[in-house]
Amino acid sequence: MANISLITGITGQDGSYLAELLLEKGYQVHGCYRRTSTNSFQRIEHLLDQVEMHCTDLMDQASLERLIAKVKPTEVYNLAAQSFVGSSWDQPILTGEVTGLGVTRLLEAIRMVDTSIRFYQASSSEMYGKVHETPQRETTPFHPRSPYGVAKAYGHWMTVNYRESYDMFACGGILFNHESPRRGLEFVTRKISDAVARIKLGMANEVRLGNLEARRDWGFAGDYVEAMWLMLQQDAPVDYVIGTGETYRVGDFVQIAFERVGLNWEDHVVIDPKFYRPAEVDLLLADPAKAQAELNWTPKMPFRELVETMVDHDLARLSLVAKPDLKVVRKSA
Ligand code: NAP
Ligand code: G4F
Repeated sequence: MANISLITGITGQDGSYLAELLLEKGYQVHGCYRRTSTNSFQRIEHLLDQVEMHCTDLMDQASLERLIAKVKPTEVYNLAAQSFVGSSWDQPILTGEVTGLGVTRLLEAIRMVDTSIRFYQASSSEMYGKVHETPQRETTPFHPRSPYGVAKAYGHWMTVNYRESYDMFACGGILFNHESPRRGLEFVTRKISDAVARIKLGMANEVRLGNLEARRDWGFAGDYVEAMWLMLQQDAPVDYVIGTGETYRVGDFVQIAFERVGLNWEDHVVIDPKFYRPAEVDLLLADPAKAQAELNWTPKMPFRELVETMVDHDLARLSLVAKPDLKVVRKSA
């Protein structure tokens, strides 16, 4: 019997890479999207003839239950969330509803329909927040620093709780930052790669950023979705830290990105207090030893290559906008 997967958040960065991976592995792939006034399928347009899409929302318990009963998935990947940390201070209630309680709604739907379904929760290194130790591992205590981090910590513990209460195969992947050319434009890496390309092409002259000293453990999203899948193939449900084991400043990302196009970052970056956060996560650094040992998972794309790939992609994309006569049918990045 074919494996049947259901991905919430399939229209997002990770959802699109995970859908590709599961299709390659021969899965039947079902994806959830929420109704919006404008289409949000850009990242999965190339997959739409292979994926079955269902309109639902993590806010709507009944629709989740109906969907699980109809699709009868063997694996559920919960990637849907209000995922932007910055917005979580503007919309703390919504973030709690979707990113936190949404996890419980989905777990409940699974519990009501079939407790043998395997469940992956997209947990986050943002739960470590004001870090209690470095590097961060599975046993490091959580100290979230944003409404988003608090909501993720709640969702993570509910996943653990359903595993312990109902013997469900439910696990949380504690993923550190992962990026790609499909990253949303509001996140700092993509904001930088997009701005660098615009500046190089003469479409802009500056980029306004906040804290350049914050450090993150950045990897490539395409590598990280493989870890999600691996977690659901194990004999027992276990939580894992997924990251590279290297940390860089936002300023390092900026410098490499500008170097890639032969420009000096100091000539174009403006520090704008508007982009500072009420409470910052200063340093994230993963210890992915357990995932390496037990899942045999290692990240493949090094940091510099990630930055350069993102800049190159935005340069190519925006060059087509600047010179529309050169527009060609392009494979999705
Ligand atoms: P993303 O690109 O922002 O995708 C989020 C997805 O959630 C989108 O498909 C979005 O749909 C959907 N969504 C938002 N609100 C929803 C709702 N109320 N009901 C149903 N769907 C909803 O995020 P990502 O980078 O792919 O991350 C995937 C997951 O991993 C998220 O849960 C994120 O918090 C978590 N995570 C990410 C990272 C990272 O570095 N990327 C690290 C750790 C954890 P629309 O397309 O309609 O907006
Ligand atoms: O790119 P960011 O917005 O990502 P952040 O806050 O680390 O969250 C991402 O990673 C989490 C995993 O740790 C995920 F759970 C979460 O869903 C998301 O994917 O910001 C990174 C850093 C921050 O320290 C921020 O203060 O960049 C700093 N920064 C400096 N200037 C900026 C900017 N961030 C943004 N978004 N925009 C700026 O102009």
